[in-house]
Amino acid sequence: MDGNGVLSSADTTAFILALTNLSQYETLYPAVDALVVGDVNQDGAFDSGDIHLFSQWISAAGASTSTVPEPGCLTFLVMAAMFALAARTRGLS
Ligand SMILES: [Ca+2]
Repeated sequence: MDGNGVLSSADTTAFILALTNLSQYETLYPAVDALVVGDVNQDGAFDSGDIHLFSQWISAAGASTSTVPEPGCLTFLVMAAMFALAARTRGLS
């Protein structure tokens, strides 16, 4: 998601940003199309349905490195993204 070709915790931050604030994501990562790269479950949409599979990829990729958030932190980040996305969908933010 951060466009460097390496799956790491930086991708989690970029993934959450893309879900919650796409315009800011596009400003920070102009070379990456979040709507394509973020559609990890390949259902044709980049949305909250991609969170679960993305978090599994991050966990699998970073299980042996210290740069990936611990599971509790990752769970918190995913939940924060889901709440932010739900709020945006309802027009609360
Ligand atoms: Ca998807």
